[in-house]
Amino acid sequence: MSSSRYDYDGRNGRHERIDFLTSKEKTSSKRKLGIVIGVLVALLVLAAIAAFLIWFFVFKDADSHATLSKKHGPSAQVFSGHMKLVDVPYSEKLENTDSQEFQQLAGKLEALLKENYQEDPLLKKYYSKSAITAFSEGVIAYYWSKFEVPVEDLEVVAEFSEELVLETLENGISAERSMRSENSVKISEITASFTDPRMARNPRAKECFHRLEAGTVAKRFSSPGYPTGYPAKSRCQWQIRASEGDAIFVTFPFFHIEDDCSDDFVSIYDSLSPDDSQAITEKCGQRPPSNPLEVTSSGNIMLINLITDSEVQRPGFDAEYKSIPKSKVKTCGGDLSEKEGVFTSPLHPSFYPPAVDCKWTIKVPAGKKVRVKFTMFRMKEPGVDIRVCHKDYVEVMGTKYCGEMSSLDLTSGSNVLEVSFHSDESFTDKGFSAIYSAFDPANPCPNKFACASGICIKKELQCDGWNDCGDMSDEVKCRCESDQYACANGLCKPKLWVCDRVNDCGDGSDEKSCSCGENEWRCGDGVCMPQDVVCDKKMDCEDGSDEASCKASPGICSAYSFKCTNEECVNKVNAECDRVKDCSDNSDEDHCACGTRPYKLNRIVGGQNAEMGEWPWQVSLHFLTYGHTCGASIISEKWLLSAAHCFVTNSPENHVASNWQSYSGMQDQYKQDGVQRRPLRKIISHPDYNQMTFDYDVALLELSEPLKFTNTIQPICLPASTHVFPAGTSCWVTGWGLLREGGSKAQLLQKASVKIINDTVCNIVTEGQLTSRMLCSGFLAGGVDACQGDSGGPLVCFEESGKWFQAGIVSWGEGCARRNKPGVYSRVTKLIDWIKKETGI
Ligand code: 4AZ
Repeated sequence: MSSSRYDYDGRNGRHERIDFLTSKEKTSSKRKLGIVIGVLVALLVLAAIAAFLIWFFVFKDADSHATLSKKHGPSAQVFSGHMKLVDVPYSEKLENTDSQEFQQLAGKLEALLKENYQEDPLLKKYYSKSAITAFSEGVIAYYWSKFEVPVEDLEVVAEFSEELVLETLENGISAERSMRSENSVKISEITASFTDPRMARNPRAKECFHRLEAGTVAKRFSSPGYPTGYPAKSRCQWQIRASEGDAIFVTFPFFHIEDDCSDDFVSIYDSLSPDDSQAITEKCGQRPPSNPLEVTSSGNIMLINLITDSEVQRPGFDAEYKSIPKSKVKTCGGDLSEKEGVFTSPLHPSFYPPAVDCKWTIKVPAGKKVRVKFTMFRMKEPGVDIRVCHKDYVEVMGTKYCGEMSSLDLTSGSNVLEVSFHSDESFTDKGFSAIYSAFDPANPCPNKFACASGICIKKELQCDGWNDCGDMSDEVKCRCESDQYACANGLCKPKLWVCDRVNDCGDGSDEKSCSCGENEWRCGDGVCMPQDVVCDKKMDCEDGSDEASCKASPGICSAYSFKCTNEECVNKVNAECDRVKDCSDNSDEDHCACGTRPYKLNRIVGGQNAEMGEWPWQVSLHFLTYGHTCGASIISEKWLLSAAHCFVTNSPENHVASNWQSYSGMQDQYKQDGVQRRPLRKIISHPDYNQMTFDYDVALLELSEPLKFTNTIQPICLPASTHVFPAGTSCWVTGWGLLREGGSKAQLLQKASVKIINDTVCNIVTEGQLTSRMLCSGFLAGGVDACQGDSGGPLVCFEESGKWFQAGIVSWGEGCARRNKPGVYSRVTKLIDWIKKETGI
């Protein structure tokens, strides 16, 4: 097609020219040349104009997006806000940007803004344009104003502040008010704050703009392209309105935006302007369905924006919106006079609404006092110093609390306690949930130890070396036992913890006199060696720490070097999967799609419930009809890692693969959502597994069908044989095992943070039963441990490079969580060669 049109036009043009030339035969060649040049110049000018127009309308905008995609980019400064109009009757027609009413009033206000900016030399110089984007009852007008600052003037940007814009506008509107002219619009109030230029839309642009009307019945909306993926460079807006007297509630049952909020994000406003001072929240990343984003407006309007860049597109979001009576949002607080009870921030666990104040007055019988325990507390806001809490806060007895706290326990001085909650206009969060109870000040903790803060802890926890009260009051005034070390600060710690490279006393005194002589090297287990043992290619320290980081001998291979596939050696601690290319063939970074948790989050004995997707490599193994029996970890689509003692028992049935089912992606033993069930095809127990000593307690399980990796099903990284997990490192053990020794199995997956214990100490406390295929992890003080049913499950540690590695497999221990009886794990680094040989991974 295109070639035939070219032929036709070309022939025509040539004919015309030839005709023209033949009719003017006598015309001089100079003149001919002049005409040709003239035509060429004209064509060039036309081409230049066309190129300029294309650049202006297509690329200039794209360029500015490129720079503006950094928030508050340097070349364009956008401010947005709202103004309250005086004596302007509200009409629904004002909600339609195409109506004459909208355009007339918007035109007047845009002109007014422009006029005001002329009053300040800086604003006048850089002013580009303003737009009224919406009206709501009141009458409130929402606007943005854009200023273009040339790159060479960037230095003045510092003077370009919200204050300058606001002051100029306020002066302008008060001058206007005093003019009393018939035609002008009076403004009683105006706000202005910095706005991401990508959210400043042309009010009449229809692309990816949605006006939604919220009613009592929930309706849905989703991001463009959901669930396949949102388009690159999306600039989407949803304006939601409800009837006057109602507020708007929006929940996101599915939410998956790119992880980095500076690339893609969703921002939600308690306004129809993307005005930072009225932002409810800004979110990106992925949220599990068990922790959906749920927000509420304070009034009958809400604005939601989706901004994306040109790279990495995710599925987006699915949302549900409805109106709720404002009274439900604003009513909170009250008198609490039961013996005990629960109270929460408004709408908890959804985000509390902006601009709410509540006060609870807790009154218990005279002579008693009040104890309040915040079981969940999250009031985080950008730019807030949690020592001051100048924005949203909870106030109890004159102290303001904000930020995020894992526990907060407070006690009153009398039988009355007031708890106040305040949320300002911007940024909200999940708030809090609290339990209150009455207690007798004469006996605040019946059969328990009373901490100075008033909370009660188990008696055994007093003077055990652990700060269980949180304020250390359970660890002061202790007389150290013979097996305890007296710290300089008066605390008592188990003697075994001295010189283990962990500051257990808190003041460093347990690690102070452990330094070796001047020309000595201190091994990880505290033993002193002559300095020249370091990097002599011989393992002198028991833990190999003298050979672990020998960068000075590049390429030289020792037992502690990471071996690349091409036989090169890397002398660097934990070189594998650390996102740094160390081997010239990059083999240290091969097979590294592991050890990450797509769901970012925001018993085991002494543990806590795990969140959904928090331990995506955890597997539950069910035996015949007995339900959960052992744990395992995912190491590839087809292979699980577990403990041999789960399968090599006196009952031969345990070794039959078809008697076992594996459940991946599970959190609750009674829920199957997102769970992948796979029967086992093959069980390979380590040939050297010793039923008496539990040495080589490792088994590989082949699945009958590969797993499909999802947000909640992911493999763990396996360490190289040279990987070091130093003593003192905090790692995590997970499982559905017994909640306490002799207790019952957990329904919800449990997690517990445990510390790697040095081998010398471990060998002492296990009375010499430790082999080099074992490691200890837990606390000598007891209280936190794996237990029966956790066996086969993983002990995982987070590496600074950002990945989780499996250090151990739950194997054995004397009881569970007993003092000086930590959990014993199979040491994966010593078993990795066998694992690789058997599975080929
Ligand atoms: C068990 O019986 C078991 N405290 C596993 C771990 C521990 C104790 C017992 C560690 O499978």
